[in-house]
Amino acid sequence: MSAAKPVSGFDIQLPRSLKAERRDEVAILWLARAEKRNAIDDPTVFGIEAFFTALPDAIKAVVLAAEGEHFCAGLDLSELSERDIAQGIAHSRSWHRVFERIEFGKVPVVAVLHGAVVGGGLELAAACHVRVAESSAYYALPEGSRGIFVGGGGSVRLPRLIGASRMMEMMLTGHIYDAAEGQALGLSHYVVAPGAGLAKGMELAKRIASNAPMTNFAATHVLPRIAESDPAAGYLTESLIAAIAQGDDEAKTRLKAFLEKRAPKTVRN
Ligand code: 1HE
Repeated sequence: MSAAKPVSGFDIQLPRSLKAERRDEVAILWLARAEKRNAIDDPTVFGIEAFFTALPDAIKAVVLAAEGEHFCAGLDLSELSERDIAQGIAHSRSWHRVFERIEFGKVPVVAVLHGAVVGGGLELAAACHVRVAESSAYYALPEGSRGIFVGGGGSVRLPRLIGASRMMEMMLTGHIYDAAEGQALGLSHYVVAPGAGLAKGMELAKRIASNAPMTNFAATHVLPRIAESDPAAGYLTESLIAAIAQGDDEAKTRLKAFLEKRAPKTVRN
């Protein structure tokens, strides 16, 4: 059983299956249950909720990474057989609540993936905003072979990334996609060499942390809503958030810096 433990730099207690650390404006949350391939049990999912709920204001971006050979083997299947239908609904709804804390939380989240990213592990990755995959990463939805269905928001988030048809095929056939295929499909934004994921994730998180907070808010909270609105409401919402962002002092300062040639240009490295 995972006992709660205090975490330095954060006003929270986490289960033993999670570790957190701060690196300036970036927090790293580690899945730390490698002996069970980071399978997500109840203490872990509620620990993820506690972490994202209590994130200090000084943190501007989060990296979600995992210890061991695999990012996450999904739902802890040992807990499943104990639940009746009502408990199953409540359990799935609790995952929805927690993963919404990630998707619509205070700051953008970069997931660093390697090894198995399967079932609920893929659902967790899909709730993050940017995904970096090491070349060892692979993606699957083994729910079909286990006689269950996704319950962590996967049927909403994964079709946005790869389409309902591809998700259906993954569930029906157990198709495993490797890191390169996953990137081509849109499951990850980057593929990097084995062991290089954290450095890339940190580089991206630092860059995200340096953005104007209002732009990060608009990108993570407003853009997804616009994308699912009817076009007329979408255009209107876009105008409103664009005006709010550019009216912010931060935008004025940054625009002035560019016009006075004090800001970096948008060039290829
Ligand atoms: C687990 C879990 C788990 C490992 N729940 N205990 N997910 C799956 O169907 C994937 C199930 N896991 C696997 O296929 C394999 O474990 C892996 C390919 C990820 C890794 O293989 P391997 O050989 O490195 O490890 P292992 O020997 O299979 O597992 C090591 C231990 O972790 C072992 O426990 P032990 O006490 O015998 O040492 C495993 O039982 C345990 N373990 N995965 C519980 N998932 C919100 S709905 C979401 C629905 C889903 O996520 S369905 C997909 C579930």
